[in-house]
Amino acid sequence: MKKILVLGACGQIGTELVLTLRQLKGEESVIAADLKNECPEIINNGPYIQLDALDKQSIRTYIIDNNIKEVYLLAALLSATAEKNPEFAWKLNMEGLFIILDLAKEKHIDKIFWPSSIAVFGPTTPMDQTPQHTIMEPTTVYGISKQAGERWCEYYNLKFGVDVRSIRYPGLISYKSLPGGGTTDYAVDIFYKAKENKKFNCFLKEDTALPMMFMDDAIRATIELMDAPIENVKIKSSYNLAGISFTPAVLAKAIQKVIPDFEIEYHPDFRQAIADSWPNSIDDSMSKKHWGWEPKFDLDGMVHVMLENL
Ligand code: NAD
Ligand code: AKB
Repeated sequence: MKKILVLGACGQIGTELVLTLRQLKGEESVIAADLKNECPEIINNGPYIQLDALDKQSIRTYIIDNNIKEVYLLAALLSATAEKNPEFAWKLNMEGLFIILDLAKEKHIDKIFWPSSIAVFGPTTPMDQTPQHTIMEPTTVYGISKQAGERWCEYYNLKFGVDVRSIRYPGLISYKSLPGGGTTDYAVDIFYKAKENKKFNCFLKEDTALPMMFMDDAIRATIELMDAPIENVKIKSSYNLAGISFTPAVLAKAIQKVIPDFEIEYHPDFRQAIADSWPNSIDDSMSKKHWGWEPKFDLDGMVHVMLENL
């Protein structure tokens, strides 16, 4: 049976991706791997192995010995954490990718999913409805690593025929797992604080618009892209993907429709500069055209599901 490895499985995306993949492809076919050993919902629900994405030899041996044919590589440092440790962020985000790309180049792996981000864009990028192909001059170490990763994915495809598929995720919003150190994390934390004490201190300014997406849409997009016929996957670097764009003030208003006495204050910190360098909204017409992408969640729908389930 074809086996799938999700590396970085205990994080915000991995937790939900593993659970969905196991439902779709069978529990025993989807192996979760992470440096951490503390994600019971994943560990108790199917095969799990502790693996370091930078440990080339162990990954190689595990993938070859266990007949892994598909890898979702999610281990990375996100934007805010990466700014605090740029050298390590570069190492993890790039070396981890090369280990997997090289295994595919040697034909041990058939297909790779590697996520990019809206962080590939920078202050010189057109900010509204940012096109697929545009100026990309990221100013964060995270964005630089994602942009370089995109170039390497395309290079491995062109030179060695590696089937690597990628999405430039917007900020992801989920209730099953917490975010891991990004600039868009406020849009998850706000729901916890709204439920806990109806007050939230936002680390971004009220009018900072960013592209966002509810996790269910992101997981569906990921699996739809991975299941798409190869001839439909025409962009070999990474696809723009859009869901909902909003500012903290607009999100707070949507929450107040459900919790009328919810209050928000704004105390911008170093993440404001990161957010200012990213687009307000994304044009994902290529994803729609090539592999039929269509988001399902709007702002009110997402707010409703978040507040219901937290
Ligand atoms: P996360 O920080 O929540 O999870 C990352 C996981 O990787 C963690 O469980 C961590 O323990 C694990 N990890 C870290 N170093 C590791 C190592 N050396 N070996 C094995 N595991 C290791 O991140 P996430 O939000 O789930 O993001 C996953 C991927 O998607 C990343 O590449 C990220 O850049 C990308 N992405 C995420 C978002 C988002 O909003 N969540 C948006 C755009 C792109
Ligand atoms: C972050 O804020 O770093 C991530 C991302 C948009 O890549 N959520």
